[in-house]
Amino acid sequence: MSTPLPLDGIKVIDFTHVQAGPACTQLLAWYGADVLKVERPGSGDVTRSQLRDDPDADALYFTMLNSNKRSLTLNTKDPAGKEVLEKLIRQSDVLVENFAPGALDRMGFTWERIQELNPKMILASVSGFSEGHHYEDLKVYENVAQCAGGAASTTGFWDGPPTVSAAALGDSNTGMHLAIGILTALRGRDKTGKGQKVACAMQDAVLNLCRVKLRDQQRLDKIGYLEEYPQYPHGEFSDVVPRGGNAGGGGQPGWVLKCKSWETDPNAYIYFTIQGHAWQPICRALNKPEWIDDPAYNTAEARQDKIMEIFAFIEEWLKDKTKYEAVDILRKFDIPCAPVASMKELAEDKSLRESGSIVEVPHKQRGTYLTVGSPIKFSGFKPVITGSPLLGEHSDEVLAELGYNVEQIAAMHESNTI
Ligand code: CAO
Repeated sequence: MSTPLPLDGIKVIDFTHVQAGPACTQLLAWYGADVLKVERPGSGDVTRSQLRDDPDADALYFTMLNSNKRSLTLNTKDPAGKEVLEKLIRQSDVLVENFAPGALDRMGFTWERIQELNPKMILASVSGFSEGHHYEDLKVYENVAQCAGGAASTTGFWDGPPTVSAAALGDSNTGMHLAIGILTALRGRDKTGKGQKVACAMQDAVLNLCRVKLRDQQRLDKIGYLEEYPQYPHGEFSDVVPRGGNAGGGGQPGWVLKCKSWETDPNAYIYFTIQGHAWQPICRALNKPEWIDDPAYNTAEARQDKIMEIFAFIEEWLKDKTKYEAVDILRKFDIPCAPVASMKELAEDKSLRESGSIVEVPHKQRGTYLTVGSPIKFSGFKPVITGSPLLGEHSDEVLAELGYNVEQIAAMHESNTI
């Protein structure tokens, strides 16, 4: 018998779409929850057909966010569909949704109604802004949230516009926050026997990751400058946290530095960190022993006004080394650094394949596809990633589990309820 997974037995109605909600429920599915994706008949989650690379297969946008789930098509605005959803709510532990504000209420599934159906139910929602916020009615996508949550104003270079990150700080990050909320509510339910509503706003999830910038705003308000930003000491500060380019942002100055072939390879760079107590090894690695005891260089304060000159010197040292050669030298000196990895390099990285952080999984239309595996590793089990379901692949199976007979299921197909 195989070892039970930690979330075995937890039933999740996955009424989510696009990225924020699906990322959350996928995580729960990896760890054992029975996640049932409920989708609109005919079209399903919009990501099934967005950015398709193969006209006859679900898009990678969908497959990479919906692994380990089952799919039920259901028109939840139709009375028969509502009845099915009610039955599911009675039998499930968690309902996750990320529709536009009010959509679930308009469908007739208010929090009060859900509690009537199942007082143990946990209703988990993603929204753009939190309840009561002056923008609470807005529909929100990834970059909107990055702008609203403080990431865009603090990302990029000081002489360029606010910049969004490629990392899904608004979408997947909110999903990860929501998953923590769901697990917390499940633990709470173990103690009280009651479910509860769990909500995570994308703006708040972005802001939670931008907390050091809120720290910086308060420091700026008080002393008027931020010594770890490239603007210090030669540039100007206004009254808002500036964009700091590739600065380290903490107590350890760092920068993205050019390596051999940067002229032709857009990712021939490393990130180099000048960790305060690693100054001696850095000097030895760079063959610059005279800097070790030079008072103009041997403290972080002394280095600050010439930090860009130091980085320029390191770039000179790097110019005949590939990013991999450079890191292989620097790692021996215990210097925190890494090559700037392209997506192609990550996709082919043997270590990531071995650890299960990138996995190739089977799919009925695609043969196989590459996806991201669990970034969390456990000593008691290794999450097994399976392919995403086809649209409505499990509709008949789920309805039979709910007690519908073959004729009733056929009638629901006929009327496009499923
Ligand atoms: N059966 C019947 N109706 C269904 C259904 C189903 N299975 N699934 C969804 N619907 C209906 C909804 O009830 C809604 O109907 P009403 O507008 O009549 O109430 C309708 O489909 C559209 O839902 P929506 O407004 O959520 O979808 P949209 O494409 O217009 O907006 C999005 C998408 C993401 C902007 C919006 O859902 C949103 O702001 N969500 C909250 C924030 C969020 O999660 N954003 C992240 C998305 S990831 O980038």
